Amino acid sequence: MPQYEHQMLCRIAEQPLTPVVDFGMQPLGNGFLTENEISNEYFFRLQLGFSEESTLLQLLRQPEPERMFHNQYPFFSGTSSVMGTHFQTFATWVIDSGFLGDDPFVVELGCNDGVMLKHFASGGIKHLGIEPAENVAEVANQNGVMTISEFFSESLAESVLERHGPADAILAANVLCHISDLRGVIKGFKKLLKPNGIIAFEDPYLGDIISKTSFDQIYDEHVFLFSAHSVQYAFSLEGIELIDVQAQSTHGGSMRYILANRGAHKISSSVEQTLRQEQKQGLHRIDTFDIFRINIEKSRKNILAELNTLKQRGALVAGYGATSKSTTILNFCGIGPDLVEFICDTTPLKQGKLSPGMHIPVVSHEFFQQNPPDVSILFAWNHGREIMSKESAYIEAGGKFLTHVPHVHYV
Ligand code: DWN
Repeated sequence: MPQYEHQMLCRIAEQPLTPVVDFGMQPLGNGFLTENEISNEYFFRLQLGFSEESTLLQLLRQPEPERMFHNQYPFFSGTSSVMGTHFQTFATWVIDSGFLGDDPFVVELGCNDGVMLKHFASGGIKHLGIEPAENVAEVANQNGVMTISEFFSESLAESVLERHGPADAILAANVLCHISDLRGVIKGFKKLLKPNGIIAFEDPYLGDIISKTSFDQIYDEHVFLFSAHSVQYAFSLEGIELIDVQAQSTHGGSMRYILANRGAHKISSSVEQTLRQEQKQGLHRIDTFDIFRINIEKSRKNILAELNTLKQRGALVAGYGATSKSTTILNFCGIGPDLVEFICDTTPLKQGKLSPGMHIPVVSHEFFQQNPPDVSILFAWNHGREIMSKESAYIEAGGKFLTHVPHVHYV
């Protein structure tokens, strides 16, 4: 068991956390930087702890939000067409769910570039996006989505309530797992939500992360790795109950959690089924994370073994997708430009920069096409299907994709 210098408390149960995995010193997952910024690069110790009281797996420490989400934040949801379709389906589900009242008001936390709210906007539904990264919020506003650039908190919930009234639905996708003050967020939800309104949020699912050893989902921004057990516990403290859970294939396996004020709506049988399945998988037990730690070590060993073999053979190896997730893989395994020559990514804000910590150059997709590597590490493995179909010419010409999920293999 790794040792830690202080005992940290669960952000929900306020009981001591038991340390379970230590990734060592890590940079920011999205901390892409220029040559000149290297001397000031920020690192922190990435460690996971588990609370047996709340069953919430969480980072022991998270950098301040302003360090992670700012006016140069480089992630835009709209870069994946599959994610675009997913958010359209999510929006349609909310609109057709029967949970919205007449003339509804829909709020989304971390609405990014407006990829989901634009479907409410185009339907003339009153909405508000709350997006802390200013540059991203600006794109959402340009996309016709009414967005404010703020961090959500209990006090922001009060001011939204005062200005716009209570919400029929509060939505979030890949957002709640980023916010350290989850208790404050839930208190804000309680204030802002109509008595019979719903909260619907989705995040990468702990059950998938454990079963696929997708340890790269663990980085500065992901302070929580949720399960139905931990979500149920956290929201119950404010009288909010889990009424439905819906598994999603996005981000390598996510869960959508639907919640409402206690007693407001019927509870779906899927909640009980999922809780039972989680008990079988041991998501509520600390010893599960001993096995997880061993599997992460195996994965690191196998990734490095394959990359060293490729280097000995003189193969050109590159990364595909400068994901936040790749930051954990590269820094935890100690993979630098000697093993991975460049990483291609379609995001202009990442191109021309260096990857956080290991300083591998990030290049455009055009560069990738002009310099096709023998092997591409699929850092954006969660978009594997979309990428495979886009890259059929590369594959036909002999290019190969390597992934570590659920074990190291060629796709
Ligand atoms: O939770 C989070 C998720 C939703 O998004 C954030 N903390 C940050 C970010 O995480 P990520 O960077 O690991 O997400 P993605 O969606 O796996 O990132 C994909 C990256 O790959 C983007 O930089 C865009 C790029 N990409 C590409 O170059 N070509 C993506 C696709 C689909 C492509 O074809």
